[in-house]
Amino acid sequence: MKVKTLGQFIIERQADFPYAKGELSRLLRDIGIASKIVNRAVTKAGLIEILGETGETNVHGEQVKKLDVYANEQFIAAFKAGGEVCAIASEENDDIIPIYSDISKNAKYVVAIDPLDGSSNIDVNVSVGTIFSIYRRKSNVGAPGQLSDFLQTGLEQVAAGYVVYGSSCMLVYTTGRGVNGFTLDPSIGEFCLSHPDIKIPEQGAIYSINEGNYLKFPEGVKKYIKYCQEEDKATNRPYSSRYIGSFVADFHRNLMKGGIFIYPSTAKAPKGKLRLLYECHPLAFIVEQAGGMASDGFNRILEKRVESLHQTTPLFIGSKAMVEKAMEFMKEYSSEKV
Ligand code: AHM
Ligand code: MG
Repeated sequence: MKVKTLGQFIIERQADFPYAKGELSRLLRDIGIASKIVNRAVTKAGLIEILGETGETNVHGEQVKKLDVYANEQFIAAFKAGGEVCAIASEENDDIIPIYSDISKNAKYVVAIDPLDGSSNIDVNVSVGTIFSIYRRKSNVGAPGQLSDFLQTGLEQVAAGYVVYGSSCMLVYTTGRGVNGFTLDPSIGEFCLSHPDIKIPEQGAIYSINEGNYLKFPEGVKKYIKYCQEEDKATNRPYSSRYIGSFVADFHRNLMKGGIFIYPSTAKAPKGKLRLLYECHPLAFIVEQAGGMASDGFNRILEKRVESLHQTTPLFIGSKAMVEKAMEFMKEYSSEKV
């Protein structure tokens, strides 16, 4: 069987953009490399105690870091070394990280990233992920990037993707021409095209939501959950409830099988929990490219403008027919306060 590696695929696709100079291709390649380094650390996470790496220093005399901090550092280092990025916004950093160096002085792009999402699942050997989003800068080339470079709508994303560190490691991304998935073949250390042109089923049979918060959900969500549990053969109901608690892993499963993921407003998080810039926008871009939908319950996620780096939003994302149905319930039973 002839395999196509991520590197080959990126180069082939570059030819689709006649004026592209290869910067985006290099940036995507750098993300692929950093993900492999993070994957190596994630797969060894269970051995940390055995290898004596939970103390202050490891066997190499280096300070031991938590995996999410480690992942953040790996991606930042990759972007700094690559020279294509003039600023980074990360879940791990309160403010943007401007970049300006000899190799990056002509950089056109900014990257928003959640380096290790679902980090509460690391200790228990459950899938975690990375989410990234790439924008063209708004400020002039020739200076470090600025906060304003990130304050765009999701529609302006140039590329977005995620990596799921699961039973295998997969990288899925879009540049606005469909969605493609690559699985890491550990024997050759390469991401290989395994899921070309991913499409999400229009109607699935899975709903994913933290039902522990049920009492504080908006009325529209409560009613929709009951709808999911009712019996109806035409729409595959009752749906199965599946919730890992790692957004990337929950999203990935629903993308493959069809389903809806909801993180609505709750009493604890009146504006939702998930972050617009580096969690919701990128996965909304992917889901739409795969034929699905992403909404805050009333409005399209991609049309929302980022107003602050760590701003959150309620999120309804997944199969088109399911998101549309949930929005019908929101319209009927909840008022728009987002
Ligand atoms: P994190 O970025 O701190 O890991 O939080 C985000 C995670 C998502 O991966 C997941 O969908 C969500 O939080 C789960 O939240 P909850 O435990 O409230 O259901
Ligand atoms: Mg996160």
